[in-house]
Amino acid sequence: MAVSFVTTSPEEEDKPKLGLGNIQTPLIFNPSMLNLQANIPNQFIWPDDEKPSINVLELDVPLIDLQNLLSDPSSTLDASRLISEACKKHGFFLVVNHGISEELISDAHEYTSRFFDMPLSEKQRVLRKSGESVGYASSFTGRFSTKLPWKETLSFRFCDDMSRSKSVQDYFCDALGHGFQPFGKVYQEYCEAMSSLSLKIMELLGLSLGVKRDYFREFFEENDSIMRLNYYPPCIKPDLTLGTGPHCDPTSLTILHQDHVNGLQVFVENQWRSIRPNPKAFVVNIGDTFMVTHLDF
Ligand SMILES: O=C(O)CCC(=O)C(=O)O
Repeated sequence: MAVSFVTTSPEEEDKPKLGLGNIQTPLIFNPSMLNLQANIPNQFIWPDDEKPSINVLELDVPLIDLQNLLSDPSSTLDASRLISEACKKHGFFLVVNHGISEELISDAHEYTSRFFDMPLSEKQRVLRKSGESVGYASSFTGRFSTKLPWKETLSFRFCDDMSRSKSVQDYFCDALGHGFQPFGKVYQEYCEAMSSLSLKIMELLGLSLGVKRDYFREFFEENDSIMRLNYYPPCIKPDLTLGTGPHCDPTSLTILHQDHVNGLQVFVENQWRSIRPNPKAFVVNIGDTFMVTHLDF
């Protein structure tokens, strides 16, 4: 399970790729039913050369300590150098001492479990509609018919400027009813925390690119983001399928919090490398926008 906050504009969201299947007979992804069968449906079985790699080496990712960072010039310089190197190599780094309480992070995971533990019919009340980037999606059964991911997601929008988007609290209450107010409250708070963390990271990215510290902070101040809860249900044949297939984030920045289960891998120099879960850290992944900028420098 993972909770990821993606700074983006809705237009940048992952669009359906062409040619990956037909949408005529969508399969229903209900893992508790599918796990009663002896095998998983073919649609979820990935080709041999794309099956999960286990026993992969760990990726060397810098750990950036944010405590007092931006007020201490020499640590700031060191951190921006480390970030610059990591961004040129693979685009991943970890941040610790980020100021987000353990309680809030644990609540975010707890409400993720509560949501995905609900019966399918309940979750489908907030079903992601074709062409939209928010809502509940169970695998991609309605969009593709092969190489389906063994996962469920719930995505919703966050924007600091309430005149451009409804609050997270209103999203939950309007879509699912007043009983979901506690979900909305936790995720509203979590998104606000992620939004301010993303602006701190923007400062570091600015420094690592040799521009003014405020340069990207100001640009992204009224950022538009998508919060995504990723849930990877147990699977009877985990070696045949993938939770999330290989992809790039076509966005600006992703801030991910992993649960204790290993699984996140990054393709670097023709090899998959893992990023071990660290409950105290957020995994930061620069999206394509910053990848291109770093490679140009
Ligand atoms: O859930 C994860 O650990 C990673 C998910 C991911 O890469 C994504 O949502 O873009």
